[in-house]
Amino acid sequence: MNLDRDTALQLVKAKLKKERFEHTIRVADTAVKLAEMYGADVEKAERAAILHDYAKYRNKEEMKRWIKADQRLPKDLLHYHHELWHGPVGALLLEKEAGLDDAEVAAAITCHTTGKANMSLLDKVLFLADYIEPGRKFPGIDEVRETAQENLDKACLQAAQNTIFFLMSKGQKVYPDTLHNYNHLINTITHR
Ligand code: DGI
Ligand code: FE
Ligand code: FE
Repeated sequence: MNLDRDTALQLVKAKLKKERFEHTIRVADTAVKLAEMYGADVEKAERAAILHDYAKYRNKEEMKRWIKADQRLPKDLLHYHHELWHGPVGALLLEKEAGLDDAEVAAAITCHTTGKANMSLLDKVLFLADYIEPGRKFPGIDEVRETAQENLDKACLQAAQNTIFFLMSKGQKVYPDTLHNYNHLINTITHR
């Protein structure tokens, strides 16, 4: 991997507010533990976690320009909440600004907020670590933390369910990948 740990930490430290950097460190610790537990690449999990919120504080208009300009980014993002943009735009900017050249790490960063159908092991580790890191206080989180000790797919499913409930309770739109993630995990779990 081309970005070493300290370089990655310094890179994001410069871009993030203090609380967000502390969240990042907790996500990295959680991702390492999950990777060890479930046999994912520990180094990639840690790197993806350190970098996952790289674009969190980018200006909305700048992110919009990148989504329009880069053919790899799905245009339907523009019709959904801007909170969903920092993952895909972050992965792109890490390639452009920091020379990240790891497709697996970039993919995990891209889908960390919504998940997607057929997530890789690394995608799931980051998706779940971001959800259960010890600083999070979502309703139902303790159950997800417990499940995370036993079954990665079930824990990701619970996280996806909670997020969908939360969005519906606020009358918010649900991005298709959020639903694809949920549907795919239901199939994975019931067909085992
Ligand atoms: O960047 P973080 O705050 O660490 O966490 P995140 O990248 O998981 O973003 C969390 C936010 O994203 C949270 O407010 C819920 C929201 N979110 C997740 N999926 C969807 C969504 N928001 C909308 N509108 N639609 C979604 O499908
Ligand atoms: Fe995020
Ligand atoms: Fe995060």
